[in-house]
Amino acid sequence: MKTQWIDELSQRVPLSRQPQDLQTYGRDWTRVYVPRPSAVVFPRHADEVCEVLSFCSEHGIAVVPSGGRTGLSAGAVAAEGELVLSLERLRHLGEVDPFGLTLTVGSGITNHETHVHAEHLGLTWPVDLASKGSCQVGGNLATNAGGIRVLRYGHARHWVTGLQVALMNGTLLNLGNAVQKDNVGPDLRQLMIGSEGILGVITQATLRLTLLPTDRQVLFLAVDGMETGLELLRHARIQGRFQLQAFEFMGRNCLEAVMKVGGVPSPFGGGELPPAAVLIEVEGRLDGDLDRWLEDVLNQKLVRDGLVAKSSGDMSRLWAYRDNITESLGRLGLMHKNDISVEVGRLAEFVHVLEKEVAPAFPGELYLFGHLGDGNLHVNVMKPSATDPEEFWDGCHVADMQLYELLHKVGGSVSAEHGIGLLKKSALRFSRGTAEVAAMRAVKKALDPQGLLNPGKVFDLG
Ligand code: 2HG
Ligand code: ZN
Repeated sequence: MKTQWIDELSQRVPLSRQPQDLQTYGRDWTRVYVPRPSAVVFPRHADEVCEVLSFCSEHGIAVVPSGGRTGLSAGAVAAEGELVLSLERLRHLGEVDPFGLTLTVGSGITNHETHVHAEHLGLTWPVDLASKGSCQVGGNLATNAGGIRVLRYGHARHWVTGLQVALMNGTLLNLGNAVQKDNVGPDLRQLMIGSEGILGVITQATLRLTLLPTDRQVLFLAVDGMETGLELLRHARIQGRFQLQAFEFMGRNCLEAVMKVGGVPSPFGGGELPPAAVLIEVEGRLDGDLDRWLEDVLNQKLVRDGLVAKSSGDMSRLWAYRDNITESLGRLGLMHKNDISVEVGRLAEFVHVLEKEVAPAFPGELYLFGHLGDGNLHVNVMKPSATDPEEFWDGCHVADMQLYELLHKVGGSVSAEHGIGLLKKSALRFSRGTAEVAAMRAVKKALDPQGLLNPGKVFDLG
């Protein structure tokens, strides 16, 4: 009886029950939950997605939509016997429209593939993530991804003109297309973006492109900590006569982790590592402006040491110190993650209180890094090798409450860019009021009355 529906569904859509597939597709990069899906389906086009959803509605089967599985909030975890709906075979890659600068893609196209596809025309989809090689456009939009260029371009939701979405009842909605100006009532497309797969399944998107910066420069600077990092940002914003593309921060232990795992030397040569480093990318031809700025901040002792990339190889090498942090930490130990943000100008004050009052409550060492330029900090905690994992998670959840209280006090966010998923449900109330969550539940109930689509993510239906 239990597998009858699986056999029936497998007659209609490619489906796997191989143990390896169940393990792989039943989870994302979150390492907290054990994947236990009943099966994985691989629809080949939007009509098959609709067919799966209407079949599941009819049979009361819970479904977890799944993209590149690089999420860090367990938004794509199937731990309760759900059916995983992989979108990876929706691989339509359209032509770039050279008039409107748009590109229509299936949700299974990776973030990096959109970049490569538009690059020869000097264009890009400016959503850029450290996981770009694996994460997919559908997931980028379902989570309203942030990433390293938010301070320049904003979140993913700004870079979409059209969306095709399958609802749980099997209906396919075409929400806008490549038309730029289309102001007709409530915008369901924006409602779907960032809804973490609980309202509908994104099958296709029309992306808005922009010009690739013609020139770029990358600097890697050693600083004393968040306070000087922030001072440097202020200096870059006001005195620097350049457009920032990225302004990233990492504490010394993050840099050490990347060096250790990658077997790479310190970017700053021999001697002691600095307490922290910032990686700055700026765009445009600068005719000496950047050198003058760097000289200025060195003279003012805001920077201890600085490197300017001289070639694109140098740029990639310097970016690797930033891009490899998550993977390196994950290889060194079990990590508890928080993805928080505060008003950028209050970041130093926030980190000061965090380190003094909240850090001691966590049962492991804190690793701080993130997108300083937009106020987004990734607070990672490493499990000490001697600590039992259950004890570690429990301790982290208790300490999290102090972190969220502090965020609530300063008007920050408990999830800057990773979303809520399963992992951060207890944090939701610190950033969203009761009435707001009730309105979200009402929308969910209207679109998925049986609560079958990505159940348990973001909030419980109650
Ligand atoms: C990043 O900025 C990602 O690299 C991952 O958002 C952050 O691992 C993390 O906590
Ligand atoms: Zn990030």
